[in-house]
Amino acid sequence: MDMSMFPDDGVNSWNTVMLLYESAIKKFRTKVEILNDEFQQVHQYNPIEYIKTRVKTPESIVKKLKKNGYEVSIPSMIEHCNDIAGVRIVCSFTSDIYQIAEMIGRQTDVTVVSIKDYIKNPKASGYKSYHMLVTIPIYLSDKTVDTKVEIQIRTIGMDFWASLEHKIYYKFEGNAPDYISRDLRECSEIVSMMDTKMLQLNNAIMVTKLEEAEKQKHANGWQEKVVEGNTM
Ligand code: 0O2
Repeated sequence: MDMSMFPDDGVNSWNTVMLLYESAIKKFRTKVEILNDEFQQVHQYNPIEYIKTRVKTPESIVKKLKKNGYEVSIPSMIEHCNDIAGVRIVCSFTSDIYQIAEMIGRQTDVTVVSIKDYIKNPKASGYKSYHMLVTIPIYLSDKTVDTKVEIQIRTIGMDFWASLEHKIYYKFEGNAPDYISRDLRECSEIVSMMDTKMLQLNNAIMVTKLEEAEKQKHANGWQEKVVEGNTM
């Protein structure tokens, strides 16, 4: 984002910045919905269960800037706060996460700035999710602005865990008793086991469906031959 667009901390600059982040979310949501629809058409299932979006609140932005030792100003938040526009994509299976990430990365107007794979490398808390920081161009009347969006892609199980852990973290202001942190890490393992099992089950169902379709094809072919035989 070109910082000269926001020379001061006035209301105009704030409104323009927020318009950009809100537009980036709108644009990104549409992109992801199109990918989901196409996936449905090609593979006969929807990889995405639901999408959540949010623009970070001013209080949260200020808190994050202060926590990381940055100046509280509009240019500073644009530079240092990467998750002002946030999109959370929740999928059924872990394999969907990587497919969706790949599809997003292939879009020519999306620039992938960084990736944090907390599924392969979970956080000490037990947090698992796939994060992508991207920029997408937002076309205003007189300029185009590359705007940052943080995408979090995770399974329903990972999302359930993260929202509960988030509530507990806030309840204890980051100082949860040891046994709670330990239990949460254990729950995170249980979620991973469930995700693996669910994926295996889904794969088994797909194989059965394919086999049945194949059998049906053969049966139909046989009937056609019998009918042909009868008519001769
Ligand atoms: P909120 O309230 O969800 O917005 P960066 O964002 O890259 O500048 P950071 O914070 O190191 O810096 O990035 P990271 O680790 O990728 O985390 C970004 C977001 O991931 C967080 O945003 C949370 O939404 C989520 N997250 C990361 N770690 C955890 C965790 O241990 N538990 C839960 N429940 N969520 C986590 P915010 O701004 O911290 O919070």
